[in-house]
Amino acid sequence: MDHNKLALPVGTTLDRFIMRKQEDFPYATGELSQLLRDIALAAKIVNREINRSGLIDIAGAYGSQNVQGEDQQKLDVIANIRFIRALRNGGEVCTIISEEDDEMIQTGNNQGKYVVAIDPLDGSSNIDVNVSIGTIFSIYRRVSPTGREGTAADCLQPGTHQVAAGYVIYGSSTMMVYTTGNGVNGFTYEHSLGEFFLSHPDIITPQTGAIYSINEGSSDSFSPGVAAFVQYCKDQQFSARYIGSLVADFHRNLLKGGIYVYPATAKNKSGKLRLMYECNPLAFIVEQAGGKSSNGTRRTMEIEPQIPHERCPFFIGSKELVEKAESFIANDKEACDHKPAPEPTPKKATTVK
Ligand code: AHM
Ligand code: MG
Repeated sequence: MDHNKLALPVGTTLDRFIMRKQEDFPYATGELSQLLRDIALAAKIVNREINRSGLIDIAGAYGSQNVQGEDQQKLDVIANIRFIRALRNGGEVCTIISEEDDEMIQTGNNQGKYVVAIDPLDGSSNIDVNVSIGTIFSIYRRVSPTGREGTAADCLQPGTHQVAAGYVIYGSSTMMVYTTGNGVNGFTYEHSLGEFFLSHPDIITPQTGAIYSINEGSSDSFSPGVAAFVQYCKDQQFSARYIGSLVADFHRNLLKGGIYVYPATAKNKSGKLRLMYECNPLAFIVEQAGGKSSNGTRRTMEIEPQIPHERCPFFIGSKELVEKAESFIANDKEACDHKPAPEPTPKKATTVK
């Protein structure tokens, strides 16, 4: 018998992959690599908590609201604590913006060269019913001098300044997908070994697709252009697929081709999704994979953020489909006219020790 068949190689671990990529840049200090490893470690811990959620008392509402006025789930709070702690202990990050915290979080690492924007657990309304959820993150190099706390200018950079971005999907398997601006790679978690292994090298998204993902429950308040685009998708007999969990909808469309849309609606006048830790990181990934992301008229990554929790309409996926959507809403100002809405006052914010 062929010895190789008896013991197949397990493949490249995320750690080794990150290390090899770093070797391509002789002057790299290794800090970004370490930061990515910190995120992967926190993701493993969060993955463990999610997998146990039916067994111990960590499912359900926490009894508080985040800055967006949304009910926090216990796992939202747990994930927030895990990621912030990992980033704080790592030492590379001076400041964090998290979906779960009103204010910028100062880690105390004033020498840290990076800032991170993170949605620690996206799609959290799906936690209790065993539907895929995710973590989304975006990494920027700070623009203010080191040696002091990070500033608003460090945190409010346009998406074009991202040095890395990624997501973790906690689904039928757990995966981490990330880019540092040189293509997109996906890693699948092997539970028994406790490692992420390279499973999806150099992801390229199809130029077009036959899936559209939008919450049609809000269709009464779609602008005419968005409504016309949805009708176009139906006329083409596209499949409607909407999990209601952004990372899961995005991940499927990235691999299979399709478009995800969260437009302005009566309830969410600037769209629902947040520019800094939902839209921009996924926009960076989709562009690196050959796709496109826009607010209807403008490239997502070129929007100049004004506030940390800013929302924007979101059209993301296969290039041809996003361009088709843009053509429908070209003269439809309502669809893309996003202004940062004033954020509701949080009833209680999480604090991480
Ligand atoms: P969250 O960050 O509070 O979980 O909200 C974001 C989620 C996305 O994952 C998902 O695509 C969207 O909200 C679903 O919203 P809706 O229920 O309005 O369709
Ligand atoms: Mg979210």
